[in-house]
Amino acid sequence: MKLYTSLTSPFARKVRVAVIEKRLSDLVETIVLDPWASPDELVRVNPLSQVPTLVLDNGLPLSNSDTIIDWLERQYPTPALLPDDEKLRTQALAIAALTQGMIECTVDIVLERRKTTVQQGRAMIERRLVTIDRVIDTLATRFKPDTRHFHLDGMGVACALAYLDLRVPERNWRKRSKQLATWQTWAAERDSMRATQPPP
Ligand SMILES: N[C@@H](CCC(=O)N[C@@H](CS)C(=O)NCC(=O)O)C(=O)O
Repeated sequence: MKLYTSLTSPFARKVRVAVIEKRLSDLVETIVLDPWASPDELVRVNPLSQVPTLVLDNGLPLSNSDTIIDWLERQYPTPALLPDDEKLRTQALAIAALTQGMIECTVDIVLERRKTTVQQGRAMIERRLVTIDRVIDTLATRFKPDTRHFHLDGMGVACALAYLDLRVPERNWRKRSKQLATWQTWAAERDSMRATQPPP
């Protein structure tokens, strides 16, 4: 398999973490590129020119982080990235969906800030920041940190919080939840998170 990625994309990081947690690194060739430059190699397989894109051994390109992780989970069920119990499984997916939304909000802020001051949508940036605050507060109560495993909910939370540290550090999400901050310190030490840390 070939995984197209960048070194900073939080969406791609989720997939890279899943690959490592599932111990599939030997099966996956990683190709690092800049999706924003629309490189031919990426556009040929994914017209969206987005990372992550996973090209399967049969040549089928899969885009969208959650679609790729869902495929990995079905194709390589062990070690599982979701609990067996149906209720816990659904809860984990609900948290993972919230974290995907939080990553999208953060990316929106990054894209707005790249515009000139005149073109920037200040109201939109503020709206996204307030949404992120709300998601953090919700995670602080709904996400049940568990250091016995690192399932999709935890992976999503860890990647989303790390991306806030990278792009919106001044918001200081840690001041909103000491419990999340403590858990994030544990998550950041996992081999999969250390190996996928964005460059400084
Ligand atoms: N919903 C997609 C979003 C992927 C995405 O937006 N990736 C960004 C990098 S953070 C990208 O490749 N952007 C380039 C572009 O949209 O042109 C996912 O979850 O994988």
